[in-house]
Amino acid sequence: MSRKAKAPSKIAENANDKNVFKDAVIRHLHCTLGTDENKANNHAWWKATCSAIQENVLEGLRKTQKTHYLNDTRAVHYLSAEFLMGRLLSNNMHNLGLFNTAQEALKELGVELTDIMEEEPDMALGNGGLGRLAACFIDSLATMELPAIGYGIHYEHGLFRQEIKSGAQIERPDSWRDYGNPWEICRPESIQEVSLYGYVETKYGENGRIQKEWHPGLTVKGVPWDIPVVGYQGKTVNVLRLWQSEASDYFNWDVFNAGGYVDAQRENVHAETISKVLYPNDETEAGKELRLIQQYFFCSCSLKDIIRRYKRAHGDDWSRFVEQVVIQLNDTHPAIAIPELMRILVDRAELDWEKAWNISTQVFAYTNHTLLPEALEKWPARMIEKILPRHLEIIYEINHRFMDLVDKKWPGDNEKKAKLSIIEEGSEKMVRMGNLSVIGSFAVNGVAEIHSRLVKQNLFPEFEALWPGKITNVTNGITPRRWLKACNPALSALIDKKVGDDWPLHLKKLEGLEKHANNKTFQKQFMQVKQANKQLLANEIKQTLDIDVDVNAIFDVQIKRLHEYKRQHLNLLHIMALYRRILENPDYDMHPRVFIFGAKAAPGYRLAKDIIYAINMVGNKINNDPRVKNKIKVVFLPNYRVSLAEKMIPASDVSEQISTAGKEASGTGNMKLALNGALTIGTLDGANIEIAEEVGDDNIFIFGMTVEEVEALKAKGYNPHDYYYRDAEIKAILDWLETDYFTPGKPGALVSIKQSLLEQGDAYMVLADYRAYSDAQAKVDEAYRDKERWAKMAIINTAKMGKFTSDRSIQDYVDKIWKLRACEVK
Ligand code: Z2T
Repeated sequence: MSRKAKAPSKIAENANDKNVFKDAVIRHLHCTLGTDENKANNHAWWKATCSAIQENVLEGLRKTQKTHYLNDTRAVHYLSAEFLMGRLLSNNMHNLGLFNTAQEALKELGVELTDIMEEEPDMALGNGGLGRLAACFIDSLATMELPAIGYGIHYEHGLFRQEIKSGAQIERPDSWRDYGNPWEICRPESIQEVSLYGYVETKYGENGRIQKEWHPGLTVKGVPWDIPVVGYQGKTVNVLRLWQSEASDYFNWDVFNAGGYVDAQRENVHAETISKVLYPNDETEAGKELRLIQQYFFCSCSLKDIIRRYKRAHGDDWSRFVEQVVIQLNDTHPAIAIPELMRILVDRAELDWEKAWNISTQVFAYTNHTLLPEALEKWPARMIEKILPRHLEIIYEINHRFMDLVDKKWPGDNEKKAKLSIIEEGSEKMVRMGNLSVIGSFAVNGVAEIHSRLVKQNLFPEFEALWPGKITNVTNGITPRRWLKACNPALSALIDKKVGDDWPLHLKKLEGLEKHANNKTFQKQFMQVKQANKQLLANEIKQTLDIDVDVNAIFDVQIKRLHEYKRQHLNLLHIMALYRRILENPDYDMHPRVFIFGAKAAPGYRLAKDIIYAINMVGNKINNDPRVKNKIKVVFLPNYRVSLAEKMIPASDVSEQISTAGKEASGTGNMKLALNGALTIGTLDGANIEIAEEVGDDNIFIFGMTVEEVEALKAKGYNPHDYYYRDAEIKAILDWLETDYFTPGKPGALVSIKQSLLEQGDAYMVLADYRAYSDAQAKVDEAYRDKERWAKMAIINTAKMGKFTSDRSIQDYVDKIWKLRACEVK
């Protein structure tokens, strides 16, 4: 994109659209890619098309930045270690209203748009729900014309690519930018410097003021790459700014002069490693030094960028900072930004502590995404001291002052202090990033009603008592542009005809479908769309796995990271039970079903990998057993990712949302599937509860223990053996896992699953919920056989998903937390 002389082709709504677009694509084939229309392969066509679209994107970007600057707007700064963007071409075309134009233009050039879209690698800079939520949120922010910027890390390698070899997961590196990314723009003019290691010098200033000076051991560069984020209808174009680490130009003098540090430096992280790779753990803290450095690196770059922009408008006057800036922390991953801002204000801007703290605590807000103890970040104080010595001092100072406050509220109550303290005492002192985040923020939120209640009651009850009202709820949402309009064009066209075409902006309009839910013709049309989408997925399954599936079967889908709390093994046990029932009774009556899975396991999570292996081995046996007569198929689609989700979700009949109650903070796949007309079989957990409220109890299959029942059973003492001995089917299935039936010649290859459910205590109460799940599945089977009933239920699910647009989530953040105003871009 280096042609400056020629003005970018403006694509207006006139009859020439198509020809203008054709010219732009050809021009990029020639001038950007150095090829021509005879030589170009699909990859070149894809890139040229992206560049043609990008011309329009960049025009919107220039206008937006100018407008925001001239209006000196307050903006939200969304700090997240993950942004799971997926592919951008389809989304950008839809949001600019250029999809049909591009499709027709390319057709005349002899190119099929949907083919070249497959050339785009996913931008997989995230693990799962948390990263995808950030991506949906920046889409909504731009759509709603809110001044916003996303800040994150420009990982060289995103989440690993998953291959399945002999049933087991293999991780391969992801290289999303290997052949160049047509969307990103490098901004060397906005490079930032970040310091690490070294020591702190205490100085006494003229007026007796103690001054701290950090002498870093290493300085690295942060190079910003900007990805434009196009709002629906293309008016506001915000940016996602991702920082890449590089060696600094500056000679690291202090390291050299400090003698001993030169040797110590050997163990330290090199500049280029910092942004090399995304940590693949979704909900377990690895506790690795490099991870902390990644977090600090992008927070420091982002804060300096925010302050540079503020100073350009307001100079050294800090008094308006809190009016202009709000910073949302996506979980505790960016919590180190709190002491970093304090350091900048106190050590650099020389504000006194109270003033600096006053500013900081009006700027930050924190979103909690999990209650799982293994996911709550804690860093050894010693590690922070080594990497960020000044920040550890600041954390201690924050804590000291906070403990004084706690003592005023509960004098002498050391138990309260121990719970509220940022520092966890013990053989090794630990810094609790959750506590730091609550103390340093003006608002804290959970991501679904039940989750927020549990954050208040179980995770942070002392903070709730100290600061009632500080913890609130903002239920998650998803962007209907990507998760219906772009991924399900057939259903979108049908919906347009019934309720008009502005539902992507006003998702509640889908309620207009409800009055057609009993209409036989509409039911037929709705289910025909579903059938067609199932056929497309069936083709995909045939192509990748060479498995034949019948589109008349129920497509039952569980897609999410593999984790014990999400209970993919509950699904698997039930599949084994159905298989066993068929073997015992060849006439066992069930509607044919295809159980489809997509899941990546964290590479170090043994049992999660064992469950993937078990799904594949059990599936292999069932799929090739003629006695099953194709009543069951098990399909594990490898390398689950955003672009695969976009193919699976429109083709799903049943959505598996079967986490142990209280463990899934919200879930967002549940919303995407229901929006596309899948019926949920699920527990009363996370956003399932709110989905059930919307669709009504008749249009969802709820089963299993409630949070209260889980807690009661735990309190009374849960013994999985009770269920093993009392339920013959459970016993038979678990014992089956110990044989070599599914792993010929390898007895015991699946035994770890049985062990986790019996000897190791079944932490997620799979066995306790098994019978209820099996009964609910029988109800699903029965409901599907009644075609009209099912169609009606599916239509109502789509009709009632309006609440779950991420536009509503963002409006909630705006009203409750950010206090932002939209800024129209003309
Ligand atoms: C993640 O995807 C989620 C929570 C995490 O806690 C970490 C990751 Cl990578 C630290 C998920 C929740 O599990 C899910 O329930 C929720 O819908 C999603 O975040 C977005 O809030």
